[in-house]
Amino acid sequence: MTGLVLTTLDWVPEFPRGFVRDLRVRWALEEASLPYTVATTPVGDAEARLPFQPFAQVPWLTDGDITLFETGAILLYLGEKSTALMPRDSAGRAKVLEWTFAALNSVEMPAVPWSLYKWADDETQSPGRAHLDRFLMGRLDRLEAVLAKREWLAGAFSVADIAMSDVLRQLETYGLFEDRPACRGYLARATARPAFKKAYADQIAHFEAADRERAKEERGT
Ligand SMILES: N[C@@H](CCC(=O)N[C@@H](CS)C(=O)NCC(=O)O)C(=O)O
Repeated sequence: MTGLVLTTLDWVPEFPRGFVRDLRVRWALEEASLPYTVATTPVGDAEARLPFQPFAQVPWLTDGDITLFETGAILLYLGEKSTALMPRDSAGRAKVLEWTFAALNSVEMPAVPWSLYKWADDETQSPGRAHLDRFLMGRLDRLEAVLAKREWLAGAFSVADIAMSDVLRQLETYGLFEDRPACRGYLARATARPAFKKAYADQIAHFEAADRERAKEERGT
């Protein structure tokens, strides 16, 4: 396959659909109107992913001879290809870099372990858990104050907003923005973008097509 190729899992159960991180890459590609194809890697074969992603995760992006993993790296790489994703001037680029890292290193960093407790339905209280809770809520409160004053994080819409809003989407399912109207408004603006809607619909369609294939295989047709 030539051109930009996004690789994701061939199938996942219902639960993570709409949240698999290939969505960030699809979204950026759609925003920039960059043509791409989607390739798959078998969900049950972690070893097959290791040559491309050292943690055996998805997604990764191939662009000719270049293959990259980590959605943050992929978003910034794509940002270089289109001003729809990142401005060209140094000051504008610097803002996009800082907010992309903030999304992944300051907000997603506590959001992931916090969510893992939720997925495990683990409501056990412990000092560490309380600390994690305060840590994440503190980050969200600071973000709320920032978003109360701006439409997008780094001036115009950019890959930083793709990273941040995708991190926040998961947290929204736990009602964390009921008392944070600026975060809620930001998420509503981000997910109303046609490129997000297309990326989301395409991910859902990808896994639904895989369901149909699996059903056919089970029937032996
Ligand atoms: N930091 C990585 C995280 C990637 C990640 O968590 N991928 C998940 C799907 S959203 C995955 O591959 N899960 C399967 C596994 O870990 O085996 C990135 O942003 O690319």
